[in-house]
Amino acid sequence: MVLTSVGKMVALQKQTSGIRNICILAHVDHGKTTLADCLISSNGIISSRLAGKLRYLDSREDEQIRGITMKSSAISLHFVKGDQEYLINLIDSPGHVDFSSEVSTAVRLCDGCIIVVDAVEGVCPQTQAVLRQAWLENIRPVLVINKIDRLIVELKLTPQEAYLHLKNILEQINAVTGALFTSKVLEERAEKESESESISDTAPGDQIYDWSAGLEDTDDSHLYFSPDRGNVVFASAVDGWGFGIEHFAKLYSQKIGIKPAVLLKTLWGDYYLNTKAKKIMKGDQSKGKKPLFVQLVLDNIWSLYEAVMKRDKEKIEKIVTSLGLKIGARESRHTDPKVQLNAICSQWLPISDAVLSMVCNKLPSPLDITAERVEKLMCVGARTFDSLPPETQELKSAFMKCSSEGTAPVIVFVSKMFPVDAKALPHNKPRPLTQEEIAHRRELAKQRHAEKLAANQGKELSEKPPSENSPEGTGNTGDTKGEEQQLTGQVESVTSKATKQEADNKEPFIAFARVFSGVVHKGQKIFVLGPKYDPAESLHKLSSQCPATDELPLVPHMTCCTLENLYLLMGRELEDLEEVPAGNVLGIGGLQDFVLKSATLSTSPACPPFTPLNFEATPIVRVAVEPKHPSDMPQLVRGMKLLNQADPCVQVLIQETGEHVLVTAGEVHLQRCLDDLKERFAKIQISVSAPIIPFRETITRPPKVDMVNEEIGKQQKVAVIHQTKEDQTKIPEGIQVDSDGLVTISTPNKQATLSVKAMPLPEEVTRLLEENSDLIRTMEQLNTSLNEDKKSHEINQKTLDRIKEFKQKLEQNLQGRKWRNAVDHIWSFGPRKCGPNILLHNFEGYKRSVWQCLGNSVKEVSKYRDFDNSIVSGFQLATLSGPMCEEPLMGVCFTVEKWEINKVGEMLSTSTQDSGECDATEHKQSEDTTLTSSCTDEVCSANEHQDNSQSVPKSPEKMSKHKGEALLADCYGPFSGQLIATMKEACRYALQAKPQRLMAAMYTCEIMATAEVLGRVYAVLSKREGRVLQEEMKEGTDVFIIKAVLPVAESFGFADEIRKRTSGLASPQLVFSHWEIISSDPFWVPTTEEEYLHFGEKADSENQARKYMNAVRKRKGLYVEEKIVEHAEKQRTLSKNK
Ligand SMILES: Nc1nc2c(ncn2[C@@H]2O[C@H](COP(=O)(O)OP(=O)(O)OP(=O)(O)O)[C@@H](O)[C@H]2O)c(=O)[nH]1
Ligand SMILES: [Mg+2]
Repeated sequence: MVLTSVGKMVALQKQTSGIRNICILAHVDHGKTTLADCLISSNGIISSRLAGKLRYLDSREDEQIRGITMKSSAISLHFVKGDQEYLINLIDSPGHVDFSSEVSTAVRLCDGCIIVVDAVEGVCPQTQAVLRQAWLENIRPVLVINKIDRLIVELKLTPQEAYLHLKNILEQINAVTGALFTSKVLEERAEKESESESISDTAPGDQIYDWSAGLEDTDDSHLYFSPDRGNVVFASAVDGWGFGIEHFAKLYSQKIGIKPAVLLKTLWGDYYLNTKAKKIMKGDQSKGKKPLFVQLVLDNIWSLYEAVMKRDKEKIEKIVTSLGLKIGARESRHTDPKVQLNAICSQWLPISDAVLSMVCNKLPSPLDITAERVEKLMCVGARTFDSLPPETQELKSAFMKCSSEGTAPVIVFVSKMFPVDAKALPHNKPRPLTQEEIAHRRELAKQRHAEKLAANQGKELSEKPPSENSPEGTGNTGDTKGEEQQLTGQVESVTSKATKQEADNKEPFIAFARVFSGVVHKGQKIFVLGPKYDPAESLHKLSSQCPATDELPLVPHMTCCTLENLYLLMGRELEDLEEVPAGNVLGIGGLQDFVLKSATLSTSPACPPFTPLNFEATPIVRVAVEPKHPSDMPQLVRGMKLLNQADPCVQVLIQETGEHVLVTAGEVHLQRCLDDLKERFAKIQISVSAPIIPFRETITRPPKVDMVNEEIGKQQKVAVIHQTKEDQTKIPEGIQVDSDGLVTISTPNKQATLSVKAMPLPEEVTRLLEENSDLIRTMEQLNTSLNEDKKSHEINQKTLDRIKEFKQKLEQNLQGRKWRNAVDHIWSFGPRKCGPNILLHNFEGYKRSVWQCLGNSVKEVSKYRDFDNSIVSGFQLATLSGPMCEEPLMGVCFTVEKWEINKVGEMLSTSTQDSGECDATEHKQSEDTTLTSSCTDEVCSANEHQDNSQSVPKSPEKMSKHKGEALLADCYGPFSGQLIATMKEACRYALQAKPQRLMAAMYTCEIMATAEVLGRVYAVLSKREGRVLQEEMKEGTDVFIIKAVLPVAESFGFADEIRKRTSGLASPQLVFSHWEIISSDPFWVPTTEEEYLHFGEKADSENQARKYMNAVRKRKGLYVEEKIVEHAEKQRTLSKNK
């Protein structure tokens, strides 16, 4: 196959109906990159001998070493089928969970995907995850069942067994698709129902609920994978073969004289061939017959493998001639049977043909983009398509047309920014020299040579006598001209080096993008729309036809830039392009300063930003980094910025403490980020802290049994001293704590008193809060705009319904005496106003709640109005860092039971807050003598009109006392600040009054292991505090699948340890799952006789929670209570005895 020229690719880019944008998705190691190699070799980019070994798209060194893909990369391929030509923009994606964000960037640019499944391992966790991602992006999948050779060579299954095994895998994968589809249909149906309900108010009794009705109406047949529909290919990428059943249907229809259509329907399934009657009959197993698939397909493949593996030369030759193949002498004589197999199979059933024809037949071209997908892409967050401005809605047709006419608006989506080696850019690449250039260079070289000769001759003459005696000493005195020349030469080389270095330092970034409409040109000006851009806002200022230039009025989240370079992405290579029409994937240079990670580009200001990518992984592993040499700090900061731009998922933070922190999705991701930082972006040596493990703090109900499982209250307490000592240190003077845990505390100026109680939230409520954090944030925004009387965004009915539903669910879960009316009294969520903790108010005269946006808004006019923000802020601070080790709280409910502000407190604050108002009222006072009871007036009068005694309804002594108090209070700073601090303290003490617990982040972990290493896997799991949830055997294999949970804190090195202990036979996948309470009490000390007996006085046996807590405290530089020397006397005696 000859290499396709760039010119040909450019021509193909213009035929939109022949374009297929596809990505390859699968679980880790199922063979995506190997399959991509086979497809690439069909275009002659790599040799077919190397296909599968080279892993061409794994261009990074660490990808090659580790053997896993870490980034998604694209390549364009040319495919001819019959008289149709296709351009296939293929994106290979990583399968490792740590890089699942790269999968998100790939699926966004595609219209279809190839799902690869390992025939032995079957459906794995990431297979499900990628199917879900494809589903969420509305792209259509086809299936490749890969590594079928393993069924023959490793598992040694018979063709019949293999058929059942494959059938099983298909069932599994269809079950996953079915589940995705059903949930969506039910959701849509519920939506429709609620809409129709709101239109026609039928009596509730009339409705009959038929849950399956929606499912029956919808045609979902195209969704399922089935060989007879042509969307499944069976393959072995490593051996270079693959087929869809239509290939065999065609072949055998001639041989046995059955119509291809009939064969196509029956080749897969429970049918068998009745040779006597020349008929295909249904039902095989019951009659002990071979299914057609086994007889006509698998048997052949099996016998070929058998012949080659047994080196049966005669049989091989027979097969080769009967198939009409030509095998090169080198391959047929090769000692490795794999090479022979590859040579035969890749000719007999070339995998690239099978896969690419399936792609072209079954996957849509960019023209077939569905209205549903367009609407989804255009609506950010909870917005509906109808609420977009009309100019924006019109753009939908541009998407659907995917037109490459000059008049079509240009819409481009950038899904990630990736760094490339400056040398890889087409204009930096060495190109072949022209004849003239060669002649010119030759001339120059001749001149140089002549000069050198002349110089040498001169040198020899002048230097001869001294150089003989002292070669080093006087050697320099000689030829000055030569030296000068040398020097200038050096300077030149130094400067050229400097400029080269400069070029090296500037890490060029290329945008990974797709054109959804219009044609982009090199040098074109275009709008860059950030994720928060709102077209409605800019359409006031600009017309929708306004061209992109630099001199435009400022619109938030919109800038204008020039597309400096356009590239055709060819794996490791880039090719320059002048223009790219709609429907193609491309690289764009020059966006580095405008786009951080992803963006929407358009020539129309009416274009909305695309919905953000769906990321499946949560970044959880944190480390602090610092340069080895402190002077390298600027490079580190710059490097971290670049890293942030280059990776879709990494988070780069500078903490309040000044630490530079990287947050990554897992250990492998962390390693890659650090390597990149060291070698590419910062180019300095760095030191990395141990992983910072996040914890949460919470409280629980008092335990019913003690540490030795005795019921509490029944035993004798022998060490009450301990306990009281602890308590004393916890609660200082001036703070009252009652037996119920209600903490009462006053502000430093004694003008306000707060009573706060902490309670654990039920687990379901915490979960609900976590799941709905986006909704809570939206509520918060709505409430703020309501409070500020701003013309708020029109509240979308769907959002309101979701809020109502959320409220209802909370009410259902907060039942019982303790929680009476609690939901109505929710004042705030925290931390950051959207976290999993609740603040309630439970005192007279206050009504504000978070449900304002539902319409029952109450204008608060009570005395508390001015300060309620301070209380909420205090709560936010308290929930952001708890008392145990300054980690955020989770699942705690604080109730403000009492809030008293005495008069002076009120006055004080208003006087400091509203001093402007004071002057105004002064005037008013002089005019009319009666005073209002407003506190502002009182303060004014107290301070400035003391002599006007009849107008002040208070005695002079009282007044002066108040004044004194006011002055005293002033030294504590603004009242609102005091309230914040007091509220925070109150919350912390309220927490400490209850049994506190740490919560650990947990991974779920799936491990596949064979029976013989199962024991070792369990040993590693239990050593690391893991808990096995489930263990099941994969049907038809001896592989066990173990599902377990494992604390993140214990997970470092886990994957490595498992791999080592099992000699690589088991490898785990870790994904963050949830937070779990660590049952032990970090402050626990033995208090009862039994506990003393069991744990000893010091109780220094392992207390996991305390260990974690102290580690965090140490890291944060907080005080850690540690006994260093317990019995010092003993040491003294020892030394004396010596
Ligand atoms: N026996 C067999 N091995 C295969 C086949 N295809 C791929 N492999 C092997 O499986 C391993 C993983 O292949 P890759 O192509 O790197 O897998 P991948 O899906 O790209 O992996 P990630 O990108 O890391 O998710 C390699 O060692 C391949 O040689 C196959 O058809 N049969
Ligand atoms: Mg790969």
